[in-house]
Amino acid sequence: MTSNTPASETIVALATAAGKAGVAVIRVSGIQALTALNAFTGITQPKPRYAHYGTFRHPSTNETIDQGLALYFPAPHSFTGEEVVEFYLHGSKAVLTATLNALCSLPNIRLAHAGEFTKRAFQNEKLDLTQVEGLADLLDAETEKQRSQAIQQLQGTLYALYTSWQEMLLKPLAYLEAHLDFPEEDIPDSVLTTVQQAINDVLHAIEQHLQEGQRGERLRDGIRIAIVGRPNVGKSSLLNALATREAAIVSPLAGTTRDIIEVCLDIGGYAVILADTAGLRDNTTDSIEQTGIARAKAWLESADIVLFVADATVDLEAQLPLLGNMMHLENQLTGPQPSLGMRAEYTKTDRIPSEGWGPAISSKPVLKILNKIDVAQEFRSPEGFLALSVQTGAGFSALHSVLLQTLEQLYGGQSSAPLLTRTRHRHAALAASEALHRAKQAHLPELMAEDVRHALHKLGELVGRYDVEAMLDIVFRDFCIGK
Ligand SMILES: Nc1nc2c(ncn2[C@@H]2O[C@H](COP(=O)(O)OP(=O)(O)O)[C@@H](O)[C@H]2O)c(=O)[nH]1
Ligand SMILES: [Mg+2]
Repeated sequence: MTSNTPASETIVALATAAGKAGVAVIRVSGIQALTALNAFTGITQPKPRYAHYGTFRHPSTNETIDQGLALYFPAPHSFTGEEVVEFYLHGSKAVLTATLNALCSLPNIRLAHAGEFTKRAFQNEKLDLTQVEGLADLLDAETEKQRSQAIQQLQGTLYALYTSWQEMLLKPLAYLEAHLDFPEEDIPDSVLTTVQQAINDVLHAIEQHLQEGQRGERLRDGIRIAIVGRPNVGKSSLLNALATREAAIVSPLAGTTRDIIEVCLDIGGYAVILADTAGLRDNTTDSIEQTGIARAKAWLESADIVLFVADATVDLEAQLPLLGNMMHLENQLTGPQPSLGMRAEYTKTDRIPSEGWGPAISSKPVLKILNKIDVAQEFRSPEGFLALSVQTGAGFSALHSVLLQTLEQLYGGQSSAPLLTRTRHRHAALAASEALHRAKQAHLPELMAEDVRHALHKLGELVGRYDVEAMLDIVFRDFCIGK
C-alpha cells in the first residue's frame, strides 16, 4: 500500500484558491523540484525553509513573469515527504497561468491531479488516512466546532487512538501465534489470559467509541433540526428569521411550502442544517403537497432536534394532536410535558399515529414554540412552550439561548477520547468489534488468532495501513532482540 520510492513525475499546482488575490502559492513536489526552482528563479543553492526573494522568468524565453518569494523544503521534511518548492506570487489569472505553463514546460513536470499532493503525503507516511480526512475536513470547516474537531484529527488524535488498539492486540497475538507454531506443546494459560484480556480491553474501548461517535459525525456533517407544525403557523417565517435571509417563501396561503427547504447555519459554532417542511395536514387533495408532507415526515425521521411551531391565534388544543401524533401521545395537555431543551420522554404509546410516524421520533428532543404572540388576542402559553413573534422578534433571543443550550447538552460534552467523524470509521470499528466478539467465543486458539487478525486488519483499514503480517514482523523482531 505504501511506498518509499519517489514518484518519477514531479507535480505542480496552485495551492491557494483560484481567483484574484494579493498573494497566491504554487507548489512543486518531486525530484525535479530544485531544477524547477533553478530554472524559474536562477536560485541554485536554496537555504531550506528560507524565503528567497527573486524574479520569476520563463525558463526558455527568459521573459519576466513576476517577482516574489520561493521556499525550498528538502525531503523528507515537507508536506508530501518529497522535495518541495513553493512560489509566492501575485494572485492574478495571468501570472498563475504563465507560471504553470512555464513550470510545465520543464521535462518530467506536469500539473497535479486533484488530491495528488495529499496522496503522496499519505504514501510517504507523512499522514495516515484519518489525518488525510482531518485535513479535508479542516479545509471544508465552516464553523468553530467543525474546525476544532478537524484540526485535532489532522494532528493525529484518531490515529493515535486506533493504533493504540492495534498495539494492545499485536503483542498478545504474536505470543499466541508463536505457541501455535508448536502444536505438540500446550499453550500456557497465561498466554490465553493475556489475549483474552487484550480482547476485552479493546472491545470495551471500541464500544465506547462507537457509542459516542454519533456526536463526532454530527459535529462534522451538521446537526439536523426540523421545523414542523400545521400549515400557516409561521414555520417558513421562522426559518428565514434564523437564516437572516428569505430562503423560504412566506405567504398567508396554507400549503405554500411544499418541498423541504434546507439552510446551513452556524449556531454558536455548531454546524446546523435547518429544514423548513410542508405544513402537516391530512385534508389536502393537492398531490404535490401530499408528496411534500411525506418528505417532511421522512426528514423528521432523520432529524436530531425538532422545532414544533404552533400558532397563538389559533386554538392550541386543535394544534396539539399533531404534536401528540408525532410523539405518540394520547393527550399532550394532560400527558407528561417535556421542558424546553430537554429530551422528551414519553411512555404512552396507545395512540399510534395513523400516518406512520416512526418510533424514532418519540426519542428526539422537541422545542415547542408558540408563534404570532403579537396578534393573539389572548394566549395561554402552556408549560414548555416558548412564546415568540417572528414578526416583532419578541422571544427570539430566548429561542437562540434554548437552541444553543440544547446543542451544548447534546453535542457539547467533552470526551476524553477523540470522536469518530465518519461512517467509514463507524463501519470499520464495528467490524473490528464483531471480530473481537467472535474471538472471545472461539473454541480453538487457532480460530481466536484468526479473529484477532481480522480485527487488526479492520483497525488497520481505519488508518490506511493494514498489513497485519508487517505489523507482526515488527513485534517478532522485538522478540528476538529480547532473547
Ligand atoms: N402577525 C404575525 N404573523 C406572522 C408571524 N409569523 C408568521 N406570520 C404570518 O403568517 C403567515 C404564514 O407564515 P409562513 O411562514 O408562510 O407559515 P408556514 O406555512 O408555517 O410556513 C404569513 O402571512 C406570515 O407573514 C408572527 O410572528 N406574527
Ligand atoms: Mg411554509
